[in-house]
Amino acid sequence: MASLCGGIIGMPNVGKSTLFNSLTQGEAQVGSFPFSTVSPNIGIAPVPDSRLEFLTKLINPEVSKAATVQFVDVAGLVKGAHQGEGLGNEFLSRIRGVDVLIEVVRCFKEREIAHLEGDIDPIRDIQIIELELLLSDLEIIDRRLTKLNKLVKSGLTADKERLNLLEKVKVNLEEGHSLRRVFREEEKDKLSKEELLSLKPLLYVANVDEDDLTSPSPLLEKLRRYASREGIDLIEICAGLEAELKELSSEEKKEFLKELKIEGEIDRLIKKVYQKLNLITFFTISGGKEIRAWPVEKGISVSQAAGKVHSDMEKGFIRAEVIAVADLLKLGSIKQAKEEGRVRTEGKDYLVRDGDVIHFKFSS
Ligand SMILES: Nc1nc2c(ncn2[C@@H]2O[C@H](COP(=O)(O)OP(=O)(O)OP(=O)(O)O)[C@@H](O)[C@H]2O)c(=O)[nH]1
Ligand SMILES: [Mg+2]
Repeated sequence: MASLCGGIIGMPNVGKSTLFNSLTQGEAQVGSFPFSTVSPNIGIAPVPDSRLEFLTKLINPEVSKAATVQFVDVAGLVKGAHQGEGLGNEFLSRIRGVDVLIEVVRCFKEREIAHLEGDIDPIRDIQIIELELLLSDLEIIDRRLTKLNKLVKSGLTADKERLNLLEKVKVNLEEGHSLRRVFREEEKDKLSKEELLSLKPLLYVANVDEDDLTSPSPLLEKLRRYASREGIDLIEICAGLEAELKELSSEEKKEFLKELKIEGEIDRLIKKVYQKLNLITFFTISGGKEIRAWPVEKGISVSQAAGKVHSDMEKGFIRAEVIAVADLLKLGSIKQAKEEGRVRTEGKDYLVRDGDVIHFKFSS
């Protein structure tokens, strides 16, 4: 399975690559001019998890590996992108394959750094992007509907359900309604393979001035109200400050941000993306030498989970020994947990729960 991916989008020069670098310890080019990113930057970020930290302390393994999320940073989006303005088509094709959209919205004021629209207005920027995503979807839906209608007429396909669904999408896009609100979960599931940009899970990242972090500007307050009305999560980060702290070790950085009372925003963002990707975590402990956190989609069976570790483990799956990480931490050792009957034996259809520590038994 290709790893699930968050796409960082937004207008040019709003700090997308700066944020990408903070998330992934990356080296993407950052420039004070629009369109400094042309080819996408791809990187991964470890998912912060206090349970993994506790387990690592408890077991003291040689290696401890966090779950990761992939991020892609693409070119800025401008008005008319769906017709190829700016680097529009490149941008749109790149994000069609991502699983979550992380929209960076510029709130920092720095005059030296141009904003394509002239002034700083986060809500206007959000609306420009929303319209471009919608128009791009509309073009795609129109093409698909033309094809599908021909097939239905010629009796070659009876996929009336898809036809009806796409027609409903078209009407709503034309009327500018939010597809996220209009469709029920069940319909959204059916539509997921259409890869519509305006239906992808979305969250806003306000790239704010340092002062905003402790006393929000009226501009930021307005954005907060807007996001809350729209029901979209908003995370506030000063990407510029995070970038300045790059030289510090992660401990030093934590300490510094704690003093400023603005700790952990990047971590919060990664966790939020993980949640939006519908991922949960299980842990494996190999011979006391390696502890690993594995990201899996909610609802996965334990035999499928074994396949994430190794395909042989899924093929030869016999059973799994499972303990909740909370129990293990409370009881202090697997031996103790066994004695107290907290280690369960589960068959292949058991659904993995967030925080399970799993030992797979398989025949090779
Ligand atoms: N003052 C301030 N400047 C920032 C902040 N974040 C980014 N910048 C600056 O804004 C400029 C643009 O940053 P990038 O990260 O290249 O922006 P981008 O959105 O990737 O731009 P494109 O790739 O051109 O679309 C750079 O000069 C950054 O140093 C911030 O929080 N505060
Ligand atoms: Mg960039």
